[in-house]
This record gives sequence, structure tokens and C-alpha cells, in this order.
Amino acid sequence: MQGKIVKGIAGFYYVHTADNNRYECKAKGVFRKDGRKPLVGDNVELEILDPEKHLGNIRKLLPRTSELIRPAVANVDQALVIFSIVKPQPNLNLLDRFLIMMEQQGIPSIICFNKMDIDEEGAGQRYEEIYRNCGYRTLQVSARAWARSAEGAESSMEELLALLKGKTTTVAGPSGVGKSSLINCLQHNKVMETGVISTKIERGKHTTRHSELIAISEDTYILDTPGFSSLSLFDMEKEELASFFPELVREEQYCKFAGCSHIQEPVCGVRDAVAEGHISRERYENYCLLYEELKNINPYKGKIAISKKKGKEEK
Ligand SMILES: Nc1nc2c(ncn2[C@@H]2O[C@H](COP(=O)(O)OP(=O)(O)OP(=O)(O)O)[C@@H](O)[C@H]2O)c(=O)[nH]1
Ligand SMILES: [Mg+2]
Ligand SMILES: [Zn+2]
Repeated sequence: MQGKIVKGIAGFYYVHTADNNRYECKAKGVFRKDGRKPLVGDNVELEILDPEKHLGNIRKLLPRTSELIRPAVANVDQALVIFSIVKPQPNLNLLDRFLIMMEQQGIPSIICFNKMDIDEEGAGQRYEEIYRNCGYRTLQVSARAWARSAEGAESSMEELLALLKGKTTTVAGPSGVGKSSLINCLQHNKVMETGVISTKIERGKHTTRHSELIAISEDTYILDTPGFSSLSLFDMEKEELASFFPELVREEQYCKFAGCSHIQEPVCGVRDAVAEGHISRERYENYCLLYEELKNINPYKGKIAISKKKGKEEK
């Protein structure tokens, strides 16, 4: 039988099958045979060991169309980066890190701002504008308003569903922004309680601990993930950073120097675009901060990589 791994905890894999059952499986021999560790999202061949207790064994991993490192998941088409507009307010530097991480892994991102129902100052509009300007698909929703069938909540949720349809999407975002609440809405067309709200931070008590792939409809899956509160840039040289900012890539043709860092060179198309308001200042400032951070992590890394590319011997 074939199925899809929806969750993995401590050597056990939970496999969802086409006949809508879920089997608890081990993956004996799979790793030895094809040298790959099973990932959530993997399509697998399984044998049923005990149909009553729903126990099985994964015999074979089927080919992957994609493989993400963070979060560790296979066969994902896109990311839904979720931040709340208030409670907690978005940390745009962290949001940019999530976007970079997805760009780096070649996965397109949709940015979803939640908790529109308590956005009294209309801040969501401004956040949407910043990221729409970079070329990202953005939207504002409210899991809560939608669950209460409040007026106007449905259309944005329908829009979100349409973007997810037929695809496998991983969510990403910090803790407490409503990732699980939104997924519950999408799954049940109705919100399940995500727990008592702690009054101070409005953070649910049902904090997600393990990534889990959830079927919204037959060919539509969404991966709920634990929230992160910080994210370090990984495996990147500072010279590469600009290539993960779509709006910088758009303007760099106007820079005088090839390989312009957009930090201090004269005649820089990116800095001109910032001055003229075509690139958002928040994004550019985060670019500069992250550039500095990469420079400090390993000042020699860039040089080593260049000498490698020239074919010199690796030490
Ligand atoms: N006002 C308001 N509160 C919301 C909304 N969506 C979720 N919440 C609340 O925000 C809190 C956190 O929601 P969760 O869905 O658990 O957040 P999460 O992003 O899954 O958090 P982690 O699993 O810890 O990463 C809960 O108390 C929800 O009730 C919304 O649209 N509006
Ligand atoms: Mg959660
Ligand atoms: Zn430049």
C-alpha cells in the first residue's frame, strides 16, 4: 500500500493512506537501503503489520520533488509565512529571515498577516504594502473573525484557500501568531479551540511541538510547524545575500559596479531606489543588518569559497 508520512516522532512515523487510515510505522531498513532518512511529506510504500492496531512498516521511500532542510519536510510546493499584525507585533527582521530561508531553498512564499480583527490602527495595510512591493503575494486574515463567522472574514479566507488548493504548503512563523488556529479553520471550516489565551501575550497553550502534515482536501496539504523566535542565517556568504531580496535583484542592474554590495559603493541603483521610495527602507535596513551579521560570522568564508570555485585544492 502507498501512503504519506504526516508526522514523525522519535523513530515512529505516522502514515496516512488513501483509504483514510493512519498507521504507526517504523522504517526498518529504509535508511540502510537508500541512505535517506524518511521525512514528513514523503510518499512511501508500506506493509501493514497489524490492521487492527494500525501498525505498519515503511518499506520504501518514493522519489521526492523537493526537500527542505528547515523545516525538514519533503515534497513541499510553497511556504505560507504567517505573522500577526498585533499581539505579538511582527518583527520584520525575523520575517525577512524567514523569507530569505525560503528563497535560499527555492520555495516561493506567500505572506499572511493574521489577527486583523484586533488591528485597530490599520497597521496590516502598511505591512502588506512593504512586502507587496517586493513582489510577494500578501494577504490579511483573521482566524478568529472567520471562526465566529464575522462579516467580511470569509472572503480573505476563501482567497487563502484558493492559494493553497492542490498544493502542499509549509507554514512558518513565530510562536503565538495563530498558525495552528488558521490551519484549524482551513481544515474544519471552523476553528477548534487553540487553548486558553494567556492575557499578557495572547499566546495559546497548545504550542505546536512537532511538525504535522494536515490534509485540507484530497490533494491539498498544509504543514503545521512549531514557531521559532529567532532564526540564524545559514550556509551563506554575505555576497549572496542580495540575491535573496527580490526587489534588490530588480534594481541592481542600475549599480555601477558588478557585485555591488549596495552598502557604500558610489552610483548604486539599490540605494537610489531606497531614496526614491521604490524599495522599502525597513527592508533595506534589514539587508544592511544581515549583511553586517554575515560579515562578522566568518570574515574569511567568502575568500575560501572563491578559491574553491577557481578549482584550487581544498585543504
Ligand atoms: N485576536 C485574534 N487572536 C487569534 C487569532 N488567531 C489566533 N489567535 C489567538 O492567538 C493565540 C495563538 O494561536 P496559535 O494558533 O496557538 O498560534 P501558533 O502560531 O500555532 O503558535 P505556536 O504553535 O506556539 O507556534 C491563541 O490564543 C489564539 O486564540 C485571530 O485571528 N485573532
Ligand atoms: Mg501552533
Ligand atoms: Zn548597488
